[in-house]
Amino acid sequence: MTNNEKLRNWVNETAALCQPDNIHWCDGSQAENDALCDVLVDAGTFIRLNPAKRPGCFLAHSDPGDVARVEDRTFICTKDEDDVGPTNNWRDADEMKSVMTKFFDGSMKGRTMYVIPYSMGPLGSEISRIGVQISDSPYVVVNMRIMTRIGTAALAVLGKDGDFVPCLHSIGAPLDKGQKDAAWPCDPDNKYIVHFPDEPSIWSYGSGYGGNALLGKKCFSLRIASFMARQQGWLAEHMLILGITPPNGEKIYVAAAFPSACGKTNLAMMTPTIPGWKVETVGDDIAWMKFGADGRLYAINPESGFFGVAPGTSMESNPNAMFTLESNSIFTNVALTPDGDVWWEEMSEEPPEELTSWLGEAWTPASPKTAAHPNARYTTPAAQCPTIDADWEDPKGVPISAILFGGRRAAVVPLVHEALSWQHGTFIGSIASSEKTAAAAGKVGELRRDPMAMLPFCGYNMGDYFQHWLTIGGQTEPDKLPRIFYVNWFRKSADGSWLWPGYGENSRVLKWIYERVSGDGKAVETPIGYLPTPDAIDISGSDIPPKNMELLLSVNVQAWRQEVESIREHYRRFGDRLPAALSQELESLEERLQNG
Ligand code: TSX
Ligand code: MN
Repeated sequence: MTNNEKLRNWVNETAALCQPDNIHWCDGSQAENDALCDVLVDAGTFIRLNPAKRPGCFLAHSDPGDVARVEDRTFICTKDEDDVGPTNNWRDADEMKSVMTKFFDGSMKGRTMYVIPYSMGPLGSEISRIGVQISDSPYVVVNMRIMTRIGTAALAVLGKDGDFVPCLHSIGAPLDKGQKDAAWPCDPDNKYIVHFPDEPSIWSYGSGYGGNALLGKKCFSLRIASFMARQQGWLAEHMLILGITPPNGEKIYVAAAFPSACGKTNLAMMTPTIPGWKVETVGDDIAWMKFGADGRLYAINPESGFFGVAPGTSMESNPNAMFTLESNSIFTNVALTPDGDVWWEEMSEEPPEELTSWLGEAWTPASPKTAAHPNARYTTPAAQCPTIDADWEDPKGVPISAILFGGRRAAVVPLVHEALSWQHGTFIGSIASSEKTAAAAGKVGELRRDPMAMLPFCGYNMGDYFQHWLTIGGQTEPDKLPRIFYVNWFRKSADGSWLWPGYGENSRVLKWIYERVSGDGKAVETPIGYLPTPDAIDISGSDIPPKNMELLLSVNVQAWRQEVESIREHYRRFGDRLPAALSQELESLEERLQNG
């Protein structure tokens, strides 16, 4: 328990509303975790995996109606609709509370209400923040224990007078006396993922899956934190953080934002192909960045685990993720092998002869459905990653020297270019775009603008968010700001083949970025920004054809003039909340293309 008045009152009020049978204050201990895993096995939610293959690992299969974040059921609730802008769903805060209170009324009957105190970020770091999630899902507790720092230690940081973000979660499946529980209880027809940034607080109802239910992640660390960050002069971003060390050189850190399906986790854990270069992992999804006393931006990873997409992860695409997953991990909606291990698409070249699919059905390679759900996930401790950075839990964070934006573009956008200034960098982040892959809804190949990869995660008006980026750029000396780059690993040639090998070979691009930051990277100024000179990307020892490099580093002025029109249309969405500096950047780009 706690002597924190606000927390005690909130827990009492919530218990009165939700009417659970029991209240359990989570201490975060191994013993508590083991007991909850037993509860989950007994309930049929968890299958214990073969301890000889995956020690300490469990598999869950969700309800087929509860498999992903639900953006159309995600709301930001404020007084004024203009506060959330065109990229969010708005509801009046008071109206939403009265609707949701009816759903929460008695929603935990027959269940235990867990109180989960947690820290986003290293315990006691000045950049870290405390949340408390109330949930009726033991699955949520054991996932939160991997993804955040939960329990007694977080309560100690909170103390008597500390503040926290209350995060109320119910799966929305009360149990009558004697009623048999479902393996994955939820309310698939009544989901609400709701944010009240003015308080701030989070209310989530009906779903037990991922970002809908693990409220420290997207809800707190991005939507609520982005809102706090604007008020308090820092940045909460959808970015991986990695360290790059050259042979006999000094380490730098970079942060990178990519939309989904661009391989953020793969980049965060990559093994460089250039001899002597090292990449180390600080985080794979979220960065909180604040100015230090020296005027530089310092980043922490607010999370303590990886909640990654399993399909596509293999010893080829990401061996370090595969090593991380060897133990103490939770798998959700992957397939089960006859010997009690897990499998998902592309984990191995040849699928096993027989499996139990994520739907619990017998599966063979001849089956028409996939064995794992395309959004199947692993939850795994960051500390187990072989490439985890020595300073990943440093409370003061790591100094960021470069920020990368990117997306999946078959044409037009070069392999890498560097912004001319922070303001121009904000512009290139604001126009970040990606082509849809088969995994996403909508037409394959369709272009989607995803500013700073924050489209589903910015907790306020995106126009104001752009202005916040510009404002941050004025808060220190220009040479202390990270340099901004845009990368595109996904250029294709006319015949549809990849022009760039990607994966570990991306270290060749990171090397150029390192050299730009440290002062000796060679570049040419083009209408879109600085590009590497033809010989500036080190392709020695690779089989990358120099002819490909020419295509990868070319700027097609005609295609970019068309791009300007597409950007203009994208910008219209933000109306008069679009900062004038960004429309000026667009005009300047157009002028440079006319003269080019
Ligand atoms: O993650 C990827 N990265 C970043 C790696 C550090 N992927 C997978 C994207 C889906 C999550 C990539 N796919 C990357 C990449 O850099 N590049 C590509 C495209 C590609 C795919 C296959 C090949 C090459 C490029 N294979 C061969 O050329 C043999
Ligand atoms: Mn993400």
